[in-house]
Amino acid sequence: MPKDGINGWLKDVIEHSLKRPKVKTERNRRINSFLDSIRQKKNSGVNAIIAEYKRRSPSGFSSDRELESYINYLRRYVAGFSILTEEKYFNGSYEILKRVSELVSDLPILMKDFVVSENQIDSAYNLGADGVLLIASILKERELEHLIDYARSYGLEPLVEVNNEDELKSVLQLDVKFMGINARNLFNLKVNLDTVKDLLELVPDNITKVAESGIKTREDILKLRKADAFLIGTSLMENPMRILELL
Ligand code: 137
Repeated sequence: MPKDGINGWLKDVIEHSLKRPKVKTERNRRINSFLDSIRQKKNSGVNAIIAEYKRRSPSGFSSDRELESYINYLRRYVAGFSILTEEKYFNGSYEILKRVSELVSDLPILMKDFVVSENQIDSAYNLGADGVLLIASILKERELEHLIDYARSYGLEPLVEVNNEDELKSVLQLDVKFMGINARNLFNLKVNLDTVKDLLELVPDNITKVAESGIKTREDILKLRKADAFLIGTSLMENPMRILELL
């Protein structure tokens, strides 16, 4: 079971996640490595951006942007995609992830969800995802460690997300290669890029670091330049052409 003492919408999300049936379709797609794709973008001198497709969020975001044109426009520029699959609060679905995995064969795709069970990782693999998000603030350390190993047993490198120094320090005790630092606190939904900037200083160079949430401008990217990649949702959903200023 996930961490104790989680209440409100997050508790509801976790309960819903635990009940989600496993997708059994067979994967028909090779695995694309996020770490390689990010390295390639950096080596070619452009910012590695992971573009997110999300339709709604608990902070009040809402968009009805059409999926295929969004993906087809951004695929020329990005290091990968992040696809929200949580249903209740983000209006995401496994179907959306499946469609993206059919559209895009040469870029990595992250299943962005509140993963608390092996079933969800089975589904991510079967649907064609190349990575899964594992959130330190909702998982007990033992569970996190287990789900990291479980994702790797499929060849998927998990993106392990932290939001504060305590989480960061405890995650650094584990064998983590791909770390997300989220500017948005999941409990109060406040976004703080300065915290991300400070936390980035504490992560060793051999870990690939992704700055997540609240990134809108080139200045934001410059501020967070210790990150290897930048995960951007709202700003690109509002206007995908903003990618041109962010690369
Ligand atoms: P953005 O660029 O939209 O600020 O952030 C992109 C990404 O980090 C974010 O969409 C997360 O995948 C999930 N978002 C939210 C949330 C998680 C928990 C609570 C609220 C939200 O408002 O997006």
